[in-house]
This record gives sequence, C-alpha cells and structure tokens, in this order.
Amino acid sequence: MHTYYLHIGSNQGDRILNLTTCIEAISKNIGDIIKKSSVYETEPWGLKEQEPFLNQALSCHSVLSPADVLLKSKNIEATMGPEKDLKWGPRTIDIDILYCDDLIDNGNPQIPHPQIANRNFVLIPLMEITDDFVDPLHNKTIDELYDECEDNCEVYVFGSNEEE
Ligand code: PH2
Ligand code: MG
Ligand code: MG
Repeated sequence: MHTYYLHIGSNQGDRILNLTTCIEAISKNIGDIIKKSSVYETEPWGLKEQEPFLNQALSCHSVLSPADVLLKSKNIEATMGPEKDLKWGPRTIDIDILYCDDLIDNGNPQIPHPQIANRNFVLIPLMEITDDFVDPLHNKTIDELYDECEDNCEVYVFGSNEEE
C-alpha cells in the first residue's frame, strides 16, 4: 500500500463541483482519500491572462503504481473535460501526483513532482495535510519548503467542499 499526495485544480466551469467530482472519482478509481486540504483560490501561475484557479491537496492510499495512478488520473481528466491544449493554460480539472511515499523516480510520472518547491498554490494547500512529512528530494518538511519559496502568487482560503 502506498501513500500518495495529489494536487488538483480547476479554473473552468463550476470549479467547486469539478473538485468534488474529481475527489469522488479518485476515491473510486485510485484509492481511499485520507486527508483533504481546504479549497484555495489561487492566482494563475505561468499564463497570467486566465481565470483564477481553485486548488486543493489530497492524500490517498492506493495499491497502484505511480504509472497506474497517472493513467487513472488522465482518464479522470479526460472524462471530466476537453483536452488541455495550452501549457499552463485553463483546465476543467488537473490532477498532479506530488509524492508517492518517499519515492524518488525520474521516470514518468516524475516523483516528487519537479515544481512543488516553486509554487505557493501547491505548498500552501499541501502544508495543511502533511504534518511532519519530509520531502525526500530536499530533505525538508513542506513548511520549510514554503519558508524558502520565492513565489509571490496570491493564495487564499476559498472554503471547503467537506459535507456539513
Ligand atoms: N495549473 C496550471 C497553470 N497555472 N495556476 C494556479 N494558480 N493553479 C494551478 O493549478 C495551475 C496554475 C496548469 O496545470
Ligand atoms: Mg498542474
Ligand atoms: Mg497536470
């Protein structure tokens, strides 16, 4: 059994519904959701001229390999929205694999995700659910990575998609 940290995002359509639908699909096709961060509204990174994103970090348990989690994630993305045509552009849903246990693998998917330490919209939601988890590449906690991160993009708590 593996513990995965995933990061999901949407800036098209009903963004909250997209996150909720995506989480349901992850629990059905990948494995049990262990933790969910709050939902954050985040300034677009990369391509500035687009709608703000909602982002959320998750942990889940899965027996699947990273390659299979990537395949399942691509299937969920394909079911939920049109193909992404622009790098860093708008998305109905995006699922990124951040970590699998303390694995370091430069294959596909690359784990840890190569951009974690550079992005507030990943680090801030992730910090909420990682406790004392140590990034195996940097040998630092997510709090430490955030302290050192030079990204200036704005990230606000938007709310929660937790059932009341
Ligand atoms: N995803 C992108 C490009 N830019 N910016 C924010 N704030 N959040 C994202 O999830 C995001 C982005 C393409 O995957
Ligand atoms: Mg992404
Ligand atoms: Mg992606």
